[in-house]
Amino acid sequence: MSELERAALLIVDLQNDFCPGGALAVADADRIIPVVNGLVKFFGSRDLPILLSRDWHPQKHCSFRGQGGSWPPHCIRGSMGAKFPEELELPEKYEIISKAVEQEKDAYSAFQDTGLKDLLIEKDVQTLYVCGLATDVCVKDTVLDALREGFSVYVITDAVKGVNLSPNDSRTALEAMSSAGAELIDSLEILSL
Ligand code: VGL
Ligand code: ZN
Repeated sequence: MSELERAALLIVDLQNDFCPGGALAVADADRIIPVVNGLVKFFGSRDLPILLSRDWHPQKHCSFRGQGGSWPPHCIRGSMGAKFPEELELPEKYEIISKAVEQEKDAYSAFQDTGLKDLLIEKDVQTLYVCGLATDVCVKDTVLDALREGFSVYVITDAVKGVNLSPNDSRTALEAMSSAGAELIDSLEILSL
């Protein structure tokens, strides 16, 4: 059986506000875009599902500083900052998972209140290849939830970037995902499958 059988690509929160110039910019986030484009082509050409999660907050979301939260306002639904970057080459077919849409509730994991698990089951997906932003926030929580839900997970290390409020946060997050059962993989390894 191919390692890609029942596999899907999950791109977490690759949105303008998390890229350089955005409201909650992750350093070098734009550098993963060409890598993600290559992965999109690869999964798309094999007719494997591609899913994009997006942070999709109401204007006065509880995670924003003005509301007592810890982040600057970001990814307000419908805004430029919430859009996917122009440079991201979307495939013909994909699914969007909007998360943290409720004013009074934050959600880092793409599985939280989104129906993602049922969608994956419906698409007969067993293995997730995860990339996107941010390694130490939403990628981490998404990967840990995916493992908890019983999916096999590969984290694509050259296609994620972290916020790093503390300098080692990304590394610690990758270690936590790995300890929980995720495989860390380089995109070049996938492209050679
Ligand atoms: C995220 C901070 C706040 C993320 C979302 O997508 O990693 N980070 N909201
Ligand atoms: Zn957010």
